[in-house]
Amino acid sequence: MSINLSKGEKTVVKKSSGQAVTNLTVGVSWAKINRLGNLPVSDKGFLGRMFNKASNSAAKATGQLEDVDLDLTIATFDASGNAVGECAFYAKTLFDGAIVHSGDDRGGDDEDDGLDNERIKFQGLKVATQTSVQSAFIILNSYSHQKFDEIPHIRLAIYDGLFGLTDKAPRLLEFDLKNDKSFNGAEAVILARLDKTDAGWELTAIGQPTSDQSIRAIVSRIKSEHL
Ligand SMILES: [Ca+2]
Repeated sequence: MSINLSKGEKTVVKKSSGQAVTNLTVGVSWAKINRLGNLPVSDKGFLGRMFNKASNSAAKATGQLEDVDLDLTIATFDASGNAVGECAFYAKTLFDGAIVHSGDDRGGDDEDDGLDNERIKFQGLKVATQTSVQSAFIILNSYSHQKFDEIPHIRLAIYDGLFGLTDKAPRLLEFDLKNDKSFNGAEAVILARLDKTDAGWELTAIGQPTSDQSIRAIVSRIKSEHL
């Protein structure tokens, strides 16, 4: 059974048997924006700006659906708070495969298909024993700069085990960003952190919206505000 985690809440990620989860997968699901269906026809200036912002995406649009390029990233830090590396669309394999990204989805779903658009596999035991990583932050940002509240749905889930994009996976935790008004106007969020403990990886829900325009800016914010 999955649970919804409130901001600031900490939990050691455990299986239903009570054992600590060593391997986990983070996934995010989202959909394209239906501009023409949601905006008055007279609002062409706004439409124009939005389509310019996402020019490559807009070229692919059908005329009603606008691509949304969200990026799921795990940023890692050592015990001194130094950035050790990010697993992201531009660096899909980190630490010899200990953390692996499924690949960049630059569009989102035409409609909600219930499947994730990007996933990151996190081999907790390998990360804990073969790297200097002490904490890992789960980040989501809107590369194409649409605001989170414009996007029809955004769901983040954490699964027990290592799963490819289309694998059915047992869900441990989930966050529904769409139902949280604090994300209105934001295009980046520091979702959660994983901290290495003797009992396993402890997950803390953060849910901090930011106005940061890049992953680099978010990593800087994490260093100054969380480490
Ligand atoms: Ca993406």
